[in-house]
Amino acid sequence: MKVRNPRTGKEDYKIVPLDAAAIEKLAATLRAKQTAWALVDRTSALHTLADAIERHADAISAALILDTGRAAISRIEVTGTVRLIRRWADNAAQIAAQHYVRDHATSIPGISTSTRLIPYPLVGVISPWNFPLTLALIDAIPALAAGCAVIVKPSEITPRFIAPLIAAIAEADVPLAIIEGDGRTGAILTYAVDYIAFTGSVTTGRKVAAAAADAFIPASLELGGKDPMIILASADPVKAAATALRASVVNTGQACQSIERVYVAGEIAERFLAALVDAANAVRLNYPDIDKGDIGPFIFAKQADIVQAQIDDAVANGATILTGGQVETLGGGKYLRPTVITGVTRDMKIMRDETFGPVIPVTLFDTVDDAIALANDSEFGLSAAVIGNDAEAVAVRLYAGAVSINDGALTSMVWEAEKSSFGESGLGLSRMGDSGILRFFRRQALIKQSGPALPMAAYAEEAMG
Ligand code: TXE
Repeated sequence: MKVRNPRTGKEDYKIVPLDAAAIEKLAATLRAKQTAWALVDRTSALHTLADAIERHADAISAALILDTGRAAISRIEVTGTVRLIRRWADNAAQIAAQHYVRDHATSIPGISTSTRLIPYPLVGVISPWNFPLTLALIDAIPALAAGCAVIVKPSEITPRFIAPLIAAIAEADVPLAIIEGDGRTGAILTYAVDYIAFTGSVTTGRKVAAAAADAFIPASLELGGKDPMIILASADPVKAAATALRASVVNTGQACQSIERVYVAGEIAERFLAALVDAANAVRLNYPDIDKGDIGPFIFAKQADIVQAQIDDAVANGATILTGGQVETLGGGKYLRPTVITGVTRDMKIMRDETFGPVIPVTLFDTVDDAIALANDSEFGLSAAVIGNDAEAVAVRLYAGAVSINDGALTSMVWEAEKSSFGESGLGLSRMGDSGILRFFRRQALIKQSGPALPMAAYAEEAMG
């Protein structure tokens, strides 16, 4: 399979998707290794993996830079992943120990229980192109820490980081494999594992969920979003504009937790919009010099077409573009300057479908109840944000798994708080918080009778007479 370079538009790389026989063989090898892996203390092996990725940081980030067309965030992905591995290395055993219950008394005298945590033997991970390294390992690491073996199949759109990552993993003794492949490879993988962790679009997530049901395995699905930000009348319009911009356009808006709808109180709308347009106009493309600028090209060429179509549909239906609005092809890459749109209505594609680009549609509201109804009017429910005094009173009424209060898109920085996905934004146990590792265990209850076992007579008709 040929792979397009997001900065040049040229197909300058290729991958060879792993076939079913190779996947079966790999799965068998990893399952054999997993038996011992589940019994050892995994802390030092995980720190060794973190050390190895640190040693290979330059090669991995260089590949990520080619995969994504942006540099600083690629380097942040590597350092963030090393931190993620060390955090799980240091916390996993203690979290599991908290849930490993021994000799717990029950309501029946003489009977006590113990709960054992048994890791799924082989976990499959299927990940998308927007944060290739982060999303390839964000589920894989806690699964490894739980004692599972793991096979990761990153997106065929951003596969260059796989080779240098494999080189780093080879220096650590962990049952973790990264394979090249596309949707078909992902579909085969789902049938070769005991648990599937998927990150990607709703469309594909539904297919993975159906395959997991057919394969009779659990699935964690982290899907798309259409995150709203409510800006209350009590908010500082200039600061709120800066926050809304950053939460919407970082990584060129290609983040599931990006703000994709803004609702602003009518009283401060004019000052907010003026500040937002100024801030948007100050954002620089990292073209022609990748080391200078704020946002890069679209990583996935088709996404640029999706975004342009949504913008054009909005304008055709009466919306107004205050700045941006036109995808530019520069040096072969597809870029879009931050785009602010007003006069949008709830039925426009730009307000219903995930955009996954640097576009900020702004709607004015009168009352807080109106704002909440508008924000909740979506098939998605990934995360949200509220800015202003008593933002928390509004946040608790939003239909979303995580709500940033007086900031935006904090779920990309905070791992501690468990969050579910509402609506079509996902399914399964939270990847954040302790659930991030606990979901990879089955529970075994040992039920111990230390008194006399009950006789037949206990159930005879006369017994209850
Ligand atoms: O997803 P796709 P993309 C979402 C984001 C956007 C999407 C973009 O909102 O919607 O991801 O990523 C494999 N069986 N999130 O376009 O097409 C495919 O090879 C098994 C949400 O890559 O869904 C790739 O590896 N696998 C997230 C992966 O699925 C299949 C944060 C994803 O592909 C398959 C980031 C099949 N039938 C992005 N078809 C969050 N919520 O945290 C394709 N694949």
